[in-house]
Amino acid sequence: MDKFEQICRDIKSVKIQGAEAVAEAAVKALMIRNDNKAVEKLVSLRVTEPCLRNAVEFVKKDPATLGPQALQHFKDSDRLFEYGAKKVEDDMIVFTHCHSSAVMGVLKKAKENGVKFQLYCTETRPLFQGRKTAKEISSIGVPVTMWVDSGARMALRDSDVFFMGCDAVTSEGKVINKIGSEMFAEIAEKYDTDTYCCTDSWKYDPLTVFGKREPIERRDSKEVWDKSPKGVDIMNLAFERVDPKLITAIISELGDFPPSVFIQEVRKAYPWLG
Ligand code: RUB
Repeated sequence: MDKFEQICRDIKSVKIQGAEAVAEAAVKALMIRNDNKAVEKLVSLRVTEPCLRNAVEFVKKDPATLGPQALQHFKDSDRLFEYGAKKVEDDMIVFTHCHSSAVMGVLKKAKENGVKFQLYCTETRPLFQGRKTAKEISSIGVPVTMWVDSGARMALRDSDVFFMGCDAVTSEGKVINKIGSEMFAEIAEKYDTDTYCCTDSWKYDPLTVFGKREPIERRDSKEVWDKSPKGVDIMNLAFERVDPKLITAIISELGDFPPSVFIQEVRKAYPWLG
């Protein structure tokens, strides 16, 4: 199998995981093969990933020149780590769900800044991306407690801040992230806990301005139950829309802003994103 096909397979199977890693991989694939078919294939791999689509749109006219620029953008967006780290204070319990490289960057930066905090994370069924989170953060010396997903209410009751990643932001400021995210944000609100979404701003989907409804990827039922009995339908949705009212701020390389202001800032910074 050639390298292009290998990247496509790894994106589709979630071996390459997280919206930004998926977009970076798509840019690299386009630098290997760039024709209409390649573009079509890449944008169809994960339907809830505007960052991938935006990156492909940006790069496709001239991958040799624009590909490195897109990859540089992803590096530069690490600026958000510092903005996010400012929200983490000594003795805090931070809650997170799934595995987001943006959230990981924020927590690592907070640790680097000398803040003493601990992390509560979920397992994140069915693919257990929470284990990746737990491994990564415990390996830098931050105490980590993993909760089963259904224990999140109890975990959030004791948490001081909730950080979530992001797969898409719509024109109304809705954030789309791993399924469970809105449920956890509602619980956080009940306990007066701030909810921050950490994201590269290229996850904004400009097509939602024209009434496009961001689709939610439904994944293979086998991820949940390999040989389920006949008559049992498995609803394995990967993501969930989060009401902007539940989000204290979206933290990106542009700064931290409430959802509606975030969208204005993205349009100002990247006019080609509409
Ligand atoms: C991952 C997920 C992450 C976002 C953001 O879901 O929901 O929070 O993709 O990740 P999946 P990042 O594992 O199904 O792709 O901050 O790394 O872009």
